[in-house]
Amino acid sequence: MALLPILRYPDPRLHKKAALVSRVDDSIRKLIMDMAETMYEAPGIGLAATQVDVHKRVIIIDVSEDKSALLALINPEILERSGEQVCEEGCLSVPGIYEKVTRSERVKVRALDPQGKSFTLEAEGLLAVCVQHEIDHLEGKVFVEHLSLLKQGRIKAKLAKQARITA
Ligand code: GNR
Ligand code: NI
Repeated sequence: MALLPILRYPDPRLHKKAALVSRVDDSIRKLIMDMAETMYEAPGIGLAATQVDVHKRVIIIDVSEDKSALLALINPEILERSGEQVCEEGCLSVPGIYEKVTRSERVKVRALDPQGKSFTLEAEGLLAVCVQHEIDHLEGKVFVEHLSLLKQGRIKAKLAKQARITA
């Protein structure tokens, strides 16, 4: 296993659209293992391959308290969505920034598992938020892009200042 470096907003590579995985093979399973180690170490509750500069449609999620419920979704697709919820979101690619985002309350998702088998997942609440947040990453979208341009500008300025301090 290996810890992977996480891209930081506003890195332009976070805006690349990820490609479909054509075959679920050992290289994809290794990517999932490395992403899991990286997510748990951070720590975070989700991670998209885009964030580790791999532009393939792979996401992982674990919203459990005790890191006991790792979900890996390959080529995830939202089939149905309903309702609305507002959740304070954070992102490992936008450290220290937490902002409210409105998303669907429930989503039904189809994906491939690490064996290449199709499955569906019905999610609500935080799990549904996380699924939508991670699929956005695969489309090249970071959660701050749901906010006003004024807020996006303030966040960019704050991150640039942090980067100068830590440099
Ligand atoms: O760790 C994370 N926490 C989180 C909290 C609220 C809504 C979404 C998330 S996902 C985030 C990890 C991450 O950046 N995934 O892309
Ligand atoms: Ni994120």
